[in-house]
Amino acid sequence: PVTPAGELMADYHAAWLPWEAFSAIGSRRSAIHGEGLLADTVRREVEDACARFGGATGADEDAELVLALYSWSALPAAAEKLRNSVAEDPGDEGFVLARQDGVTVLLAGGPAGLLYGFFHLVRLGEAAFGADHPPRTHRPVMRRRMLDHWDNVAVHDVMGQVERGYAGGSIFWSDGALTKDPARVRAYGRLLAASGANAVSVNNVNVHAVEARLLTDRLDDVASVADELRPYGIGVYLSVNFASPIMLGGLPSADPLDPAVQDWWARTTARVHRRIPDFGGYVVKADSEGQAGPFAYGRSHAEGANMLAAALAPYGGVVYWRAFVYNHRQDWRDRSTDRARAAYDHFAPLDGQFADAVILQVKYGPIDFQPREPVSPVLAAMPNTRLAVEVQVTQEYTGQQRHVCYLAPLWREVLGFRPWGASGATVADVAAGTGPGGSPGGGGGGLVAVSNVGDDRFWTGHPLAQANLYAFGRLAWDPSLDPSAILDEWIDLTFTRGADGVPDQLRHTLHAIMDDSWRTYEHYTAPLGVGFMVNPGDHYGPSIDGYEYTQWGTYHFADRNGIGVDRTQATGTGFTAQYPHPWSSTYESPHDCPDELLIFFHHVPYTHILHTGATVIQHIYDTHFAATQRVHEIRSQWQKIHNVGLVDSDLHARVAERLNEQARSAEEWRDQINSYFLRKSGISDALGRRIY
Ligand code: GCW
Repeated sequence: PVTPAGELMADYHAAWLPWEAFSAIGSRRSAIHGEGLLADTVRREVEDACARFGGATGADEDAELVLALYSWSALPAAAEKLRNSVAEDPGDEGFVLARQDGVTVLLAGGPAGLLYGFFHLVRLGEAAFGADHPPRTHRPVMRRRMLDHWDNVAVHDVMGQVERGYAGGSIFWSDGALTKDPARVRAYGRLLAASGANAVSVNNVNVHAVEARLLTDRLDDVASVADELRPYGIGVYLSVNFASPIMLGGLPSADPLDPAVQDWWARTTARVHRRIPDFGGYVVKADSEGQAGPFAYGRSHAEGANMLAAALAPYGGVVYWRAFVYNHRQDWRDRSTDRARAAYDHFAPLDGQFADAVILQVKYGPIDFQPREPVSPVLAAMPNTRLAVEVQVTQEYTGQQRHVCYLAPLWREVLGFRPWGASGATVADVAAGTGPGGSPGGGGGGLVAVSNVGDDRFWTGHPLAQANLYAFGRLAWDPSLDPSAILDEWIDLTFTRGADGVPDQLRHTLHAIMDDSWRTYEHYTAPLGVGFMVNPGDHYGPSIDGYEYTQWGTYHFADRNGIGVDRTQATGTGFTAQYPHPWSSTYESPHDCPDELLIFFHHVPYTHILHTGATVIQHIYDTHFAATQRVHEIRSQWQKIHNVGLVDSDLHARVAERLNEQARSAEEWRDQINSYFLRKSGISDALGRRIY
């Protein structure tokens, strides 16, 4: 008996894979030619869709759809014809798609390509069976497309189960043990595969005592997760504690140059690979926010990372070593320390010293996942190192899945940024391994994101936050995609009514709510790139001076004359010098610096005039009034959708409830920010609006 894949979704929302999304494939006659686990997955997917929509598999002569491996010996005629017309195998994750003589043919370079090709057809829906078209080749720009889960096995006393998680508990772990709902893990893998992601790390980078043991005596639990994800091509990684040889191995030291320590890691890693032959590798947060690391032994981060790389490399594994290293015990009185400089100061001098199996995982900005930061200069400073770009899908600083904040436009800007100027490579090129320095270690580090998923019925708390997870996978596959087009794909899949598609009014409303939601959020929170101003600890809601006199290095320096951090070479911390030309001089000048980053780089008077013609103080008032107003508008647009019954009422209710909180919170931000700056500056709003 066939278990329809969609029934995995019984107790929770189907996200972008509702049954209706499979109607085009499921109502056709298909032929599938390939072998291996992923080919079996595709065969089962097509069979399940056919069982529901009346199509059939196993057709050859009269197939309307052929899915086959490029290398398959006995191809049906239509596929043979396509193979003869394309010069090369599309690569193991790639596929060629054509429609000729009324037959849709997809030839994949390997079983993974069959899987991605299948989900591409799902996205196309009826369009896959429209007019004939010549062969088009698809392959991922990034080979590495990973979600990091900050999930703890046990519930942590301060952070709860999922650190910075806003969607309930972990889908991998519950009650201190492996989840009792493996089908949910499988369903997650399926959603990820349909978005394009291909790897997951299953525990928090802050590795506490219980979680450290996933590496050793609780390895079977990791193997079980890997078993559920494998049929959807998702590789499994583990966050490990650098002090594991002490914590788990009983050794007196974790010194990376100590042979006993090296041997412990080699033996431990060998055991992991015996148990999980396709294990991906480790993720390491070392010497960061209290985590152990090589500094304790006077060793460099290259020495630390290379030791783990040596243990993993024999099996093809890699270590993702995070560059998020800074002094989190800084004295706020000390103006010579600049947290923004830290990652570059620590890592740029090590370029060329990392082993091939090391990927340096760099947060997209120099501080910490703020809604607006310049791109990290580390990404332009290490041509001889494999670099991965890390973003947050979880909305720690972007509304915690209580606010609508569609993040694809932010990520698209980061990936499209050209650190060497208009004719140079992009950040996406660097992550793909096609930037300056070529492909150190045999390929780039790819794109990594902190997942926003939990055991919530809608997966992500806020149902519209599903779009962020979907968009992450799509941008990792192809960073040149347009965020609005990705949103359309997500809408088409999630809200489809089968052959009838998605009602126009629903599509328009979702675009109106989501397209500019990141900029709206930016405009009612901390101004002009300065960041933070959030409540310490949980990071939700406004607290303008919340971090001002703390150890965390995240200050705004507002006084009665002006605001901002002077990071220039001329008079400030010198951070601008970490950028190559032309950005070093663009950022250095308050007149050339883009408005949205002005007070990230400069301390300016409230009367400073922006490129828009507005003063800084008036800009603060205007954006906070307008963006809060905008939140009220989107809330009423969402209400209208309900009145005409365009979405399920439970989904509607969940979004409506969150929009109420977003409106409340935006007002709170507006009023605190505007009042604070009115009181500091003594300059009133030119439009005389109400400020407290
Ligand atoms: O943004 C900060 C978070 C921490 C997190 C850290 C990191 C996992 O506030 O909760 O720790 O980043 O990225 O390591």
